[in-house]
Amino acid sequence: MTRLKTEDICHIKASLEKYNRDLIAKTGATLGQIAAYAAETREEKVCRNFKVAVIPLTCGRGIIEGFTQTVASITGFLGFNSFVTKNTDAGGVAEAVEKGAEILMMADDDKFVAINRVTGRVSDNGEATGRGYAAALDLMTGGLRNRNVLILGAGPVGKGAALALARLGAKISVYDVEPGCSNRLAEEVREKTGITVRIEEKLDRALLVNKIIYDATPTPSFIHKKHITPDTFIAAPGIPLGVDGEALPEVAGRLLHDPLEIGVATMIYDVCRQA
Ligand code: 2YC
Repeated sequence: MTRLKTEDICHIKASLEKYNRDLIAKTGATLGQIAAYAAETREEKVCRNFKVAVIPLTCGRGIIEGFTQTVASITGFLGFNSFVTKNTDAGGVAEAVEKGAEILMMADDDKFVAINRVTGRVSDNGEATGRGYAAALDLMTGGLRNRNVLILGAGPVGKGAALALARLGAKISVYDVEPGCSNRLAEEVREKTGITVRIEEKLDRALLVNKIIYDATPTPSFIHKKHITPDTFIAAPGIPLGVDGEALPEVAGRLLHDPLEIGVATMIYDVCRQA
């Protein structure tokens, strides 16, 4: 799992309005509508009366300056009454409950979760990001049913993506630098959805053949201009961006990439949607 840096996220709060307009231009949907689609609900069925507390955790490699504030700014942008607790760790959890927050969000080095302590619903950032970007890609391409999609990276985000893309009817191939990971992802998708995932073993060939690419890897700059055509669409939740500087202008209008927004939006809609 890639650990964010302050410089990856410090711009987010100030540019949420612009980012939302960018999403509408690319997908026809706002951040909230994408999250609602990913959470299999509708905007009007999401309960915004829930109060959201984001709790800084000092364990492991410790606090990322700006992380909890950025998460709270995203849920605030979506209309939820949100705050960052003054206390960290257990004290922060206690403060959140004392201040009447129904939704607790917190991240250590391994897991970033949203918990609805009223309904018991829980959402994991890796899986939610995978599903959120699959929903956005479905909207951006005009529908993925029977379309070939190449997933790069068989980690938590890639797996969340594969399960969501299978449900959307896509024909999925997967490439991972560790073939064992690809096999495990394919096995899990077959068990849960009955869909067969093709395993790609040659990255360059896979990138040249596939027009719809889902980059869930932490590898920078491995997608080059020669891989991009006017029909190429890329969903890139992976940090840092896999598309290199020369390829970026060729696909910018058909590329989805953000360090937190779509994942956090999907998490909060997951745990606040009404039954
Ligand atoms: O500031 C804090 O509370 C830190 N404990 C937060 C650590 C987050 C570590 N995880 C990540 O940087 C990324 C996030 C996008 C979520 C998953 N990995």
